[in-house]
Amino acid sequence: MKHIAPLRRASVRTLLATGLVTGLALTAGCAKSEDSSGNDKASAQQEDPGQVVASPSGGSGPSCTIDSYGGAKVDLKSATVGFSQSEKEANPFRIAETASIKAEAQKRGVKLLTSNAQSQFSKQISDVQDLIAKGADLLVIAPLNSDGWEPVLRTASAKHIPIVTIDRKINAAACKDYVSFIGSDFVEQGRRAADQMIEATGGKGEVAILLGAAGNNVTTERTKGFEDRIKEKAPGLEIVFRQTGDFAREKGQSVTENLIQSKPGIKGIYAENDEMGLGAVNALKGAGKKPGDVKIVTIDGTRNAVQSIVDGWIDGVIESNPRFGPLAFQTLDTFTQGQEVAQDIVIQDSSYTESNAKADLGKAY
Ligand code: GZL
Repeated sequence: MKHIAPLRRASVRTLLATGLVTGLALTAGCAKSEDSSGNDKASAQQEDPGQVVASPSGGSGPSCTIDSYGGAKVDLKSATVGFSQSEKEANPFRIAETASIKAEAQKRGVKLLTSNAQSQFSKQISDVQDLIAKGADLLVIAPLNSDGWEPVLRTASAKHIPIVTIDRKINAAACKDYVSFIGSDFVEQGRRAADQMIEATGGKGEVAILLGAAGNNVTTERTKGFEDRIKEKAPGLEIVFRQTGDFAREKGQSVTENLIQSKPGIKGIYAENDEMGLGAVNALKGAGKKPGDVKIVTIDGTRNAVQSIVDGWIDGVIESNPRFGPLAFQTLDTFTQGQEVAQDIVIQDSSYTESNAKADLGKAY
């Protein structure tokens, strides 16, 4: 890894709060993407449509610099970046997230090591330790869980390895255990889902929540945002059922099959991700229901879910954009050149209803 001569600390604050990722130069050079088994795979060059964009207020909090975090400046182009993915790539969210990271590494000519924890937290911890052992100078982590990161953070901080966490938050200290978090406002996603549910049901009747997996901030915050908003805006809507579908389509289907047995009058289902929402659609179809019999609102913005709006089965989808590649690498690049980056970079998410689903289907992932 080539260290660039210590630069005078940039006087220009480069907080990624402008909302746009700028200055991404297409660099020549063929990055190699190695998975944790060391197989070289030239990852396909692909544009990264719909990349995440920091919301204007999304990076306005405290910032982080190398001086405060520790470590030396790094020339990203000669460094090795390790990427730790959390869940198996059966979920379009994870597929799009990994593709975005690989495409950006390729675009920048940066060597990338990748790993996938297959939805097992203990494996994710050992994956990250392996990435460090294989020589990763910087890390991008999509955490499965929010807690339990101490062992690997100690290893990384002893080597002053800059870490950017994407998507879910870890319960650790920004600009000490990791540099920056880049992700959505999940409470806001829950609130927006509640607004769509109120619109779809007219604010009256019984609704169910298909909860995400336990142990991460996404489930907690999407639930809080939804419940608080319903209490605030639609007291006529009663949440009569809450059960986890583990963010998985099969479990979303089986939980919904039980739901419609125990609550035959259910009017709405809030699924905390598209995969569970699509499982719910399968259950309703199996029970002989028609599109619209039960109002469904989900979160992610995957192609199948948005198509399901067009088909009349799903009423609304709030986007949770996983295409972090450009912003994650831009954050690492800015930081390792000695400039400031925001500790918390909240991204903007769009949404879909029947009014835009057909026209905007191409933006889904
Ligand atoms: C949200 C992400 C969630 C997705 C699910 O940012 O952590 O995990 O909404 C995925 O699809 O399982």
